Amino acid sequence: MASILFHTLIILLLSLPITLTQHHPLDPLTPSEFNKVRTIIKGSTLGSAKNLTFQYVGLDDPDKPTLLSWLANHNNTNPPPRRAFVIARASRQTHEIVVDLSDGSIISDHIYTGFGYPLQTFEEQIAANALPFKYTPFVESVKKRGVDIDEVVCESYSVGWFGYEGKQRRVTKVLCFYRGGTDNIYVLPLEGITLVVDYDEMKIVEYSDRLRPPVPNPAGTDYRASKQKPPFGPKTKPVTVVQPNGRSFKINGHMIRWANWDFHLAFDVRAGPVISLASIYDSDKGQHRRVLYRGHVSELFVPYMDPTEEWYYKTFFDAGEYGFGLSAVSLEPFTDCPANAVFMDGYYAGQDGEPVKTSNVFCVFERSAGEVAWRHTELGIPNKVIREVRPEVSLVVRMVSTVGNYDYVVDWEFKQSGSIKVGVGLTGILEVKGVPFTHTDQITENVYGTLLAENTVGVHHDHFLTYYLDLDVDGDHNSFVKAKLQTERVTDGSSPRKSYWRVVKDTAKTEAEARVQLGLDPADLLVVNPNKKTHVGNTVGYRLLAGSFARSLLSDDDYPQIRAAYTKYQVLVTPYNRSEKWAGGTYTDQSRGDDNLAIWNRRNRAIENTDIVLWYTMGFHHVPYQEDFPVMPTLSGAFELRPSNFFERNPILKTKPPKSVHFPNCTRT
Ligand SMILES: *[C@@H]1O[C@H](CO)[C@@H](O)[C@H](O)[C@H]1NC(C)=O
Ligand SMILES: *[C@@H]1O[C@H](CO)[C@@H](O)[C@H](O)[C@H]1NC(C)=O
Ligand SMILES: *[C@@H]1O[C@H](CO)[C@@H](O)[C@H](O)[C@H]1NC(C)=O
Ligand SMILES: [Cu+2]
Repeated sequence: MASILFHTLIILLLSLPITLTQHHPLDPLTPSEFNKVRTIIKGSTLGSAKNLTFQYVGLDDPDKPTLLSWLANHNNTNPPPRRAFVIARASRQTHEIVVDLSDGSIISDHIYTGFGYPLQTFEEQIAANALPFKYTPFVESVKKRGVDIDEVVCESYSVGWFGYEGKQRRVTKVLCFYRGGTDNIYVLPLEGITLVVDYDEMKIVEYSDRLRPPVPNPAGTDYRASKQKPPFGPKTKPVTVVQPNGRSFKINGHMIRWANWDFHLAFDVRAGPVISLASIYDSDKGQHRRVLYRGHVSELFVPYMDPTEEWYYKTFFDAGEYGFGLSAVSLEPFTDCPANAVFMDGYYAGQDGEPVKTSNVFCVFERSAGEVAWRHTELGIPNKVIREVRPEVSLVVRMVSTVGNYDYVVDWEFKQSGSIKVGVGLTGILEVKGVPFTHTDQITENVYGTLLAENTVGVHHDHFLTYYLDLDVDGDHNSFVKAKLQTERVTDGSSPRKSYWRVVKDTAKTEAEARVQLGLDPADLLVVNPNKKTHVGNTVGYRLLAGSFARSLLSDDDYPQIRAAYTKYQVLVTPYNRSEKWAGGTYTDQSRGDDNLAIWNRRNRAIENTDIVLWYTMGFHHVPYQEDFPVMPTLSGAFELRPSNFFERNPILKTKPPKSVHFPNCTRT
């Protein structure tokens, strides 16, 4: 009797947390779920395989129709089964494993035999980076450069693919740097030394020391405030944001609710922030209307423009090779995010499958930065002045990913006007090349960049951030419309004018018709719901306001370009397909361009009045300038998804402006 009671109690206790903390089906895996995945896989036949490593562990998100129908009948049905997707390496093979978290079973374990490799783990990079120090030729090379080996650190660089046809080993290149008392390692390269490490063997398989330009002088390369010496620049007085009545947003698990917006925020080790189920409350209709089913960074392609032996392979895919989320750093209150921010942690699986926490991986804050949401002063009425101003307040979700030398500040900003503004700030340290030159006068050969300091060239490169944007504008049946602005001639003498422009709308029927190269031909690019109209008959939609864009200038037959062929277009549209998420392909490291967004898009599928995904590639051509050295001031880019005949009128017409905050007569300086 007693023992049965005792058992019942235990069962109750065990089941309590599950019933109390009901997951949203899109919530990222929890630490205990990561542990569960690890235990299940280690307990399977894979557990006894040689060198089992976890390269990717994340939520296997439920199929969209399943999730949508669950959402529609919220309380009546069980949530879709919770599953994890795992990419593991074992005995030199890549396994794709789906684990059912409710019954602890392995649903599938498939060996991937195609080209390309999964994300690199931190642990294997660290192990590779340690190898040179026990390798005599390297120690000798360092000595020859007159550098103290205790002051040297090494970093791993993905090798890309350059036309080799056979099976390529899973390798990384390792390059080394001098700390030089300033710790600005990336501007102090030991140029010319390249090691190749086989990840499976975890040993050095190639070594070269070809050139020996001097290691740049560390003087002036330190960027730490504590190390700066006078003369100092001007100092400004403190600035902060205060919210005397508290914040206006609520975070419930991973659901965030603010003003008219509602969305789910998850962390993924490959993508970083994943925004899902963003919907906006329409006060005219008295309901939430769907806008974005899922949005995240899909890939970040960074090719360098130096074809020489030491540099040609530097054509990185930061999300697919290094993990944009894996590279995320803990945000610091008051500096990375304003005083009114709240922070969220993220978890991923380490190489051994155990959960690793990145604390403060996201911050969420209301931005009130002195912008105007709308205004008007009416001076046209005699003896009367009407003035109405609505200061802009928006909600920002931020993550910072530091992929080696570069820091990317990624923002998702939700505006009460219905806009979603997606911003990125590029900062951090340039990737520089050591050269023998100390003045531009000495340079007689192509150095593929800008001489930034003595012996230091900042190499030309690009950044292409490709966003996955599964818009569901007021439902999931959408179309892509190009509203082209075309010059019309007036030829019948009916007007003193000879020309004007008008809008010619084109609904893309197939993927090919939706490919866009942005340039000087003006067009509004819209995702519309052809089944929904406003009262006056316009089709409801959202339009893409492209901000920073660039087209890859590499030739189409260049290997990095084959791998990132989708960067020839800034906008692509595909029909929704759950397995097409990663623009660079699932296996991006050493990929060969046989599985990526460009390939899927070539199928030229129908995309009219169906569930579609918009892919936008934000781009920057980066010619370095001296001001980018020794640390680069933030270079910002953004694009916006803006309601376009979605609402009946300005949705913030009836939004009451927040009360002004008056500071007491403050004497602090
Ligand atoms: C589900 O139940 C909760 C609480 O019982 C209620 O507030 C909510 O409106 C319900 N949702 C739906 C879609 O029925
Ligand atoms: C396991 O890893 C070690 C080095 O860490 C390596 O020497 C060995 O070859 C690997 N075995 C297999 C089957 O990959
Ligand atoms: C979904 O995408 C995958 C990968 O591109 C492809 O193999 C599959 O055929 C697609 N499914 C459909 C229904 O198009
Ligand atoms: Cu750059």
